[in-house]
Order: sequence, then C-alpha cells, then structure tokens
Amino acid sequence: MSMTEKPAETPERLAFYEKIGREAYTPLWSVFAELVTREPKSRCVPHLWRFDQAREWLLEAGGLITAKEAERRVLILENPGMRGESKITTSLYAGLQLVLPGEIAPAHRHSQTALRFVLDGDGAYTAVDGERTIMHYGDFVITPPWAWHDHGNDSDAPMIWLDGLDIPMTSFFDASFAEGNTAEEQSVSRPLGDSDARYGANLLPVDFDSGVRASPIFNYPYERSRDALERMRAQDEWDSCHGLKMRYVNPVDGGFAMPTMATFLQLLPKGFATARYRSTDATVFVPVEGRGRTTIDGEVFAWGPRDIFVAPSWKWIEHAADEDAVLFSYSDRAAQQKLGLWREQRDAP
Ligand code: GTQ
Repeated sequence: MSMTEKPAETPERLAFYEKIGREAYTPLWSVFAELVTREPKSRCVPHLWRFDQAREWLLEAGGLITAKEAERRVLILENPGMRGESKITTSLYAGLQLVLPGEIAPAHRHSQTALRFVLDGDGAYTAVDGERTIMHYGDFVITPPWAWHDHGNDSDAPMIWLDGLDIPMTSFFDASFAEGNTAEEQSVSRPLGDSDARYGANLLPVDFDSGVRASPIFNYPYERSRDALERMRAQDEWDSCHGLKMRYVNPVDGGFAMPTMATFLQLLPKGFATARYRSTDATVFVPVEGRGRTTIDGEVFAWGPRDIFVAPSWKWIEHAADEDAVLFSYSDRAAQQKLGLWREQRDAP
C-alpha cells in the first residue's frame, strides 16, 4: 500500500462504507495516510506571547475575580492552531497564574503533574504535601501527581508564574482525578528548606524509596542553576545546536524531574547563533534573561525576558542571542522517551 495516497473510491466501495459505517466500522485504507503519517503532522503552530501584555491582562483579571473564587486565577496560553482546547502543544498546557498580596489559592490535588516557573514578584509560597517553598524569579517548582498544593502570597507585590501541566496528556488517557481540601491551606508539617536538605545536597536518606516518580526536590532555585551555567561557561564548550543546555534531574534515578514533562535551562552567549535542530517534543520556551530571536519553521520571533513562545514537534528551530541569554524550556520529552517515541535531528556535526 502507498504510504501517502488513499485508494480511489468507487460507487460499490462507497455503498459498502455506508453499510458498515452504520454499525461502527471504518475501512482503514480510507484513513491510513492520516493515521500513520510519514512525519509528525500537527495543528500546533509556533507562537509567542509577550509578557507585558499578559501581565496587564492578568492584573485586570485580578480586579474581576479573586484567587479563591477562581480556584486558580490563570489565563491559559492557547495555541492558535488549537483554540478552545486549553493546550499550548498537543500534549501540554500552559497558563499564567496571578496571586495577589494576601490571597490564597486553596489546597487541592489532582492526577496532573504541574510545574511553576516564577516570572514576576518575589516571596510568595507554594506548599506541597505540607512543606512550603518561597518563590523567587526564575525558580522552577514542581507539584508531583496527586500531591496536595496551595499557593499563598504574604509579600506586598503581585506574584505571577507560568504553570506548565500535562493536562492534555492526562485527558488523552482519561486518567484525571481531582479533589479539594476542606481546609483552605494545608497545615505545615515540615520547615522551609527541609526537602532541599534531605534530597538536594547530593545525599538521599539511606532507605529512601520514592513512591512517586517525580523528584523529591520541589524547588530548583534559579540562583543555583544560573551559577552552575556561569561557572561552566568558562570552559567555552558550546554545543552547536543548544549552546550550553542542561536538564533538571530527579536525584533518585537521574531521570527528568517529573514523570511526564522534561525541563531544561540553557545559556546562549551574546552573538551565539545555533545550528538548526528539531525533535518530536513540541517545546515551550521562556527567556529568563537577555534578548534574541528564534526562527521556528521559517518564522522569526524576537524575544526578551519573560516572553513565552512555543515550537511544534519536528519543526526546525534556530536561536540567535543578541545579548547573553538564558532560556528555560519544557516539553513532553520525559513521556516520549519512556514510550520509545522521541527522535531528534541535528543539522550540524
Ligand atoms: O495551580 O494547581 O494553571 O490545578 C491549572 C490547573 C494551575 C494549580 C493551573 C491547576 C493549577
């Protein structure tokens, strides 16, 4: 069978499809080319959201609804190719969450895994399973599947972060469960910094056996990651496609920090232009520092700190840094690699 063309229809065939269709059958040969594509084919398109505009509209939303009433006061970043589906890529969700001073986003838990990437404000907290962590610009914070979490802002400024969740993936598997807590906030059972001491110092409790497949570290502070990039840059060893790119790890098994989503931090020095690269994991990028341009499938996106842009699966990506730049990114690579699906292609040695 040809991989791309579907067989011509005849009146006999059409009548046959009509007959079997009434009983919930469909001929594979009519749909084969759309099901088993030669290359990824997606409705996901490249797009960039400007942080300044998002912040203005989030603050406007802050005057319209409280965090408590909304449960989570979030503006979803919807891929323009998939409006109405609450997706930034086919498998992933992104939203910008606002917590105003004095507010609490109430405790709940769900099957979906969440990441937070802090973009504005300083000093609000997320509590995960009884432990709080204070959030600062650029911190990467995780909420493992089925972990209780609430967010609160004791600072005197609005706090905004990017939420990345595997909501579409969980829906795809029809595996979503969620519940609220009767108490608005969880009671705090561990001191600040406990999980960092326990799991984030290249040590693990001797008999540690993580029931969850997410990292037991739940805040990866930007200050520490940024400092690591800065110290490594002295070696001047640049990857032609990525500059200097690191992945966030789960110290228990060396895998990604979350079971479904992979996260990365990369440094592109001023003047660096990457070679073309593509992979099957559609990726959400967040510039943390610096300015530059990214070409995705031939379209150029100029970015600055806190903008958010998305690159679809298998479209060529090239970054160019006009200043020293740091990019945070996340994708479904963690899931794809476990399933044996992930592929990449470098247009470089
Ligand atoms: O903070 O728990 O953007 O449950 C979407 C769903 C945030 C959260 C979102 C959520 C959350």
